[in-house]
Order: sequence, then structure tokens, then C-alpha cells
Amino acid sequence: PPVEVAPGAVHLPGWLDGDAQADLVRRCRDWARGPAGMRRHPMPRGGVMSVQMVGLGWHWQPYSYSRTLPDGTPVRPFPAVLADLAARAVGAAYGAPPGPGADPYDVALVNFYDADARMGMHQDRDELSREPVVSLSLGDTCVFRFGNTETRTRPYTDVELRSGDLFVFGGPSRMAYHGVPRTRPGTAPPSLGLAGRLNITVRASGLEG
Ligand code: MD5
Ligand code: FE
Repeated sequence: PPVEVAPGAVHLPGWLDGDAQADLVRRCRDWARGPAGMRRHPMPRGGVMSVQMVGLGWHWQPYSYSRTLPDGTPVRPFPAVLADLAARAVGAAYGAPPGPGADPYDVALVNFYDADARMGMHQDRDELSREPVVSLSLGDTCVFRFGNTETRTRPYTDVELRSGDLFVFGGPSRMAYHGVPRTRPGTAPPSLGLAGRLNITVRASGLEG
């Protein structure tokens, strides 16, 4: 059953069945390959992100979207299967799919967390659109920290996200601070053959027609 963690923030545990999880893991392996594949992004003030990322439709790198990688490599296309998944996810979370006037879902960020990867508290504010962000978790369980819109500190709520869980962040929660302080290595369903955690976020960039 959907759990509303905060206004507009809806957690649907186990939304993807085992076959759908395996299908997405297989697709992520494909998206991760090649010159426009998964990498650790440099941070503007030094260091690299511990999470490995690949963008589909748009390349995201701290802190902007572009149509090519820094070396000019074109970004992989945004796959129709994720547009369909995002519309169904919004419908499952809010009881109605996005309306005809909604900005189209046109970008996905696929994040891979090895046993040591973490994501610090941040807001997702590089999109011009305020459509909900659709988040799917695969593999290892993580601790997801859902905060507030004002500060990157308390108050926050820690939620365990498991393989197959859907989380949709819309309305007032769209701009909340959030992060992943840790994963739980070795907790992935064995049938996935995945050592680590994959997170797929589907977003509307609002950046083009
Ligand atoms: C993750 N990824 O588990 C998370 C899931 C990212 C990122 O944070 O930026 O790639 S997306 C969580 C999210 C998105 C938009 C709003 C909120 C959470 N929120 O209001 O908490 O790898
Ligand atoms: Fe984020």
C-alpha cells in the first residue's frame, strides 16, 4: 500500500515484481556500457562522487544538464520504457497519471552504489520543471534520508528502500533535501545477481519543448 511519508512524497514498497526488477537491472547494465556510460563525476570543489552515474536523454554533472558529455560524446536517448514506467508510477502514487499539460518525462539518471558509496544531503534543483521525480530502487537496501525544504539537517526521516520499491517526490516534497547515508551490502535479492544498489530516477527537465 502507498505510504505518504510527507505531503507529495509517496513510498510504494515492492512496486516492481521480481521479473520487472530483473528486466530493469539488465537494461541498466546495457545503459552503463560504452563511451556515454556510467562514471564517477568530479565535484566542482575537488574530489569525485562515490556514486557512479549515467544519464539518459540528458547528461547531468554537478550542477547542470547538457546534451553531450564534456568531451562531446552524445548522451544515450531517453528510453520509451522509462516514459511509460514514470507515467504508471505517478498514477500509482497519486491515483491519476500526469495530465495532458504536464511537462514530459525526458531524462533518467541511473545511479550505482557500491558498498562504500553515499550521497550527501542535497536538493534536486537543476530541472526547470516541477513535475514529480520518480525513483526506483534495485539491489541492495539503502537508508534513504528524507529531509525538509529549508536545511540539509534535521528534521529528517530515515526510510529503508528495498529492491523493487518505488518512491515518488512531488508537490511540496519535490524540493526537499535528501540523501543516502548508507547502503546495506549483501541485501540484494540473490536472483538479481547484483552486488550493490541501482537507483533509477525519471525526471522532467523542462529544458526543451
Ligand atoms: C538515490 N538519487 O537513491 C536518489 C533517489 C539523485 C538522488 O537523490 O539526485 O540522483 S532520488 C530522490 C529524490 C529526488 C527528488 C526529490 C527528493 C528525493 N526528495 O524530495 O526527497 O540515488
Ligand atoms: Fe537527489
